[in-house]
Amino acid sequence: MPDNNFAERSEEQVSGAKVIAQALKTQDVEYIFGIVGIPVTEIAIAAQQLGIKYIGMRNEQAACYAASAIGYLTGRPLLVIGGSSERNQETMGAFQEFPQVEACRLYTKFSARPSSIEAIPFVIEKAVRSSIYGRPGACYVDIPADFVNLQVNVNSIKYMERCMSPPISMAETSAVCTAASVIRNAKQPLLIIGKGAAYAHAEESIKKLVEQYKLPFLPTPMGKGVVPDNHPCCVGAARSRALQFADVIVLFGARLNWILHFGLPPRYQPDVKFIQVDICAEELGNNVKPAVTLLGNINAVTKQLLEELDKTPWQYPPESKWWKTLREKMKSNEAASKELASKKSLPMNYYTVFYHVQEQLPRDCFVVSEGANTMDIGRTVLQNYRPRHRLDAGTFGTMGVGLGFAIAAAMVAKDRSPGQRVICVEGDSAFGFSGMEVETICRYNLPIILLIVNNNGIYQGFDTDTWKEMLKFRGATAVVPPMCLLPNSHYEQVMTAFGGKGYFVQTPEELQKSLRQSLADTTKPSLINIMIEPQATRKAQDFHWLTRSNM
Ligand SMILES: Cc1ncc(C[n+]2csc(CCOP(=O)(O)OP(=O)(O)O)c2C)c(N)n1
Ligand SMILES: [Mg+2]
Repeated sequence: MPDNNFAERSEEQVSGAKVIAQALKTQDVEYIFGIVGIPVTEIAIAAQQLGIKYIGMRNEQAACYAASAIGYLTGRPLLVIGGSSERNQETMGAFQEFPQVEACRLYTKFSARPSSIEAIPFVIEKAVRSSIYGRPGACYVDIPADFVNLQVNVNSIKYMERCMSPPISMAETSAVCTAASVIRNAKQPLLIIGKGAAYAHAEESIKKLVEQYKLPFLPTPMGKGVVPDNHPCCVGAARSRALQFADVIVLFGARLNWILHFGLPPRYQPDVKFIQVDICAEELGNNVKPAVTLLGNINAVTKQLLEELDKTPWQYPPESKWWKTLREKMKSNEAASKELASKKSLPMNYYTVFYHVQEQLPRDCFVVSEGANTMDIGRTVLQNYRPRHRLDAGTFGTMGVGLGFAIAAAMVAKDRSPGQRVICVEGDSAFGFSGMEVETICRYNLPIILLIVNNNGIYQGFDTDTWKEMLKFRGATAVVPPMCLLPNSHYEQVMTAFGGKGYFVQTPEELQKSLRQSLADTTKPSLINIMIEPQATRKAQDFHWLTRSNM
């Protein structure tokens, strides 16, 4: 809030930049990720002066990815603030003139340009509130260039109070009763724990539900860790089997989108009963007709369910045929992965790499990942033990998110639990999308270990010899398969270029050693470039659509 003495002197002027910074501060904005240019620089400086942490990125996309991860990790907003051209040049072809407010409207929950400097605090409060109430999402605030340095009388600015935390909504009592009875009568129940459950901090109540009633559960990619992956009720290793034969599925903040095969046969029983728990009403009934819908805050609704189920003593029998089937399938799947992991042939395959990484992964670390095979296989082997500690390309499968996510996680780690590490597992192609953020990582000396799983390409590549042979033919653009990247690229040199530690590894022993050294060295970020068999793939899948994310 503005200093009272300062405010009393009516001739006192304040710049638009300072008003923006103060409005953000008042709304508890803790981090700004950005790139400055004239005149946006003034806003970043004003924010720093108020104690907001400013992280200068190398690309706006990466800055947005980082800010979105901060929103997910801290529960506070993703606000995009864009500088736009001066108002008095609008429609004249001003420098960088573009209809930004209209362009953002499609993709945000709220998109607006304040009509005056005096309106800035109001618009920022509304943007912050819209971004965190209901299903969270990004909001856009447009700042014309002439606002930034314009001076106004301090007394004309009224700051809004910090918006209240989102109100907690609960499901209808009758729906909770029905849901409890459907769960009690299930023969082959399954809980699916989604990112929404993680965002709602529902870990305690969901763990209680799992443990008290001995229910099998499956996490979605970012639902991993809400209940630890090594929990005896986790059936992640029998995912296909669990989805295919469950007769009752409770979805906690998980959408029935492509990741969950739309909830449709043949991946599910045609008569499977879905119980959807979600904060977003528009999500309920998508693709399937649910048996019960529980609209509300996932943590609150889970507590309602617990209370209802508690009324009559009941437990899903741990010796049921369903549990036996799931356990057997998990065993055989785990054995198949282990066999691949233990292969001694060089170059290494994905499973060997992840097996060794998993062995040294600190329990409390953040795991960030992107790539196709790299992300999909890594997700099955690398375990999460804490909620909100896995960030990956998820629903959109957008390559390029990894380094921004890792930077955000590292900021949270640094500020809230010093000593905690971020392990960022990148495909070689995925890394290329935001590779220059390594400089950002080094500039702020962030506790990040980057692992590049390098197969010389997108899904697959060629070895050096094949590559040379191929180039003997005609021009490269005519013959080089579109998935190929330059073989044997020394990505670790991107890290050493900025003062971090770089490793180039080709064997399990080199991988183990470099991991040990990177984890032991808390003074610098590191990058381990792990060469694998360029034609390595994932183990045979029961269903071709399991590899959908490769598209
Ligand atoms: C922004 C964006 N561009 C392109 C794609 C298409 N795509 C899917 S996965 C992928 C990269 C996969 O290669 P890599 O990261 O090396 O992982 P690998 O499968 O080789 O382990 C690409 C480019 C995408 N998902 N997102
Ligand atoms: Mg690759």
